[in-house]
Amino acid sequence: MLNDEQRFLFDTLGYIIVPDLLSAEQIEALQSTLRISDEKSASVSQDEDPLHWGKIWRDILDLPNLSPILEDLIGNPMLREARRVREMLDLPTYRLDHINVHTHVKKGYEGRPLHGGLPVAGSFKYHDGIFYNGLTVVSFELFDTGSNHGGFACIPGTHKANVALPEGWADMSESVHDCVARIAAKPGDAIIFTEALIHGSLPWNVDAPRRTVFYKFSPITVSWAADFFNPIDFLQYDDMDDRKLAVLEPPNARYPDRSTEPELRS
Ligand SMILES: O=C(O)CCC(=O)C(=O)O
Repeated sequence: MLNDEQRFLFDTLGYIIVPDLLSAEQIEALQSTLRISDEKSASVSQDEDPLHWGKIWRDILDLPNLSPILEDLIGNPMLREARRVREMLDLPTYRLDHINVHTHVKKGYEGRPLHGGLPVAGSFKYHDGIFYNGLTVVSFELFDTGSNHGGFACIPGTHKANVALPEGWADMSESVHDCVARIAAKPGDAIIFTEALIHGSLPWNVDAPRRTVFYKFSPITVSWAADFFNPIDFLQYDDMDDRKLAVLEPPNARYPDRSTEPELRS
């Protein structure tokens, strides 16, 4: 679960940083198996997606220090309760929408303009103690994005904004408006943000390239990407348990009593 501080911060700012979410071994495993050299900002085709690159890419689908946070931010409490009453397996009640892997951010990169914001790019609501987030991003930083290096930037609080971003603010290649927060993270930290937040990438001015892995999650009935994962493609891996397979299900309401495809392993 989100702790009280994280709950306050996500509601107020539209993002949180979870320090040291990944261990040094997990970072090394991601670094050494990362295959794509220049992915820019488009989604990787889900046929050739990183979930086939190695076990670590599948492990981070369901991390014990991350999944309860995602459950709180995007999960469906009614479905969880229905499953609990029926003494069913505790499967995630959110889904993986798509993955991005950024390796193109090198010295001289001019930044990616600010984008996102309601209602263009996502949804955000908090009511009666429950978060209702649309597309929600977990960015796993594999390189230190100390605040003078670049990396993730956002205008905190804009996931609740009503007014469009003023003309000329989006482009950060020449200057960055004072209200834009530079969010530094070190390898292993995760920045979790709602796509409803106005955000972008800062110019990159250091020699070493930035490497960031983005796992983007959606509510169970909603899709951002135009194509979906098929859990059946991942049955070949012994490390795929029912929870990980459930995260890869295409969008559907996941009624507690329906038959599942693939069938539960346990
Ligand atoms: O550089 C970043 O961390 C921001 C990435 C981004 O804008 C996105 O994934 O939508």
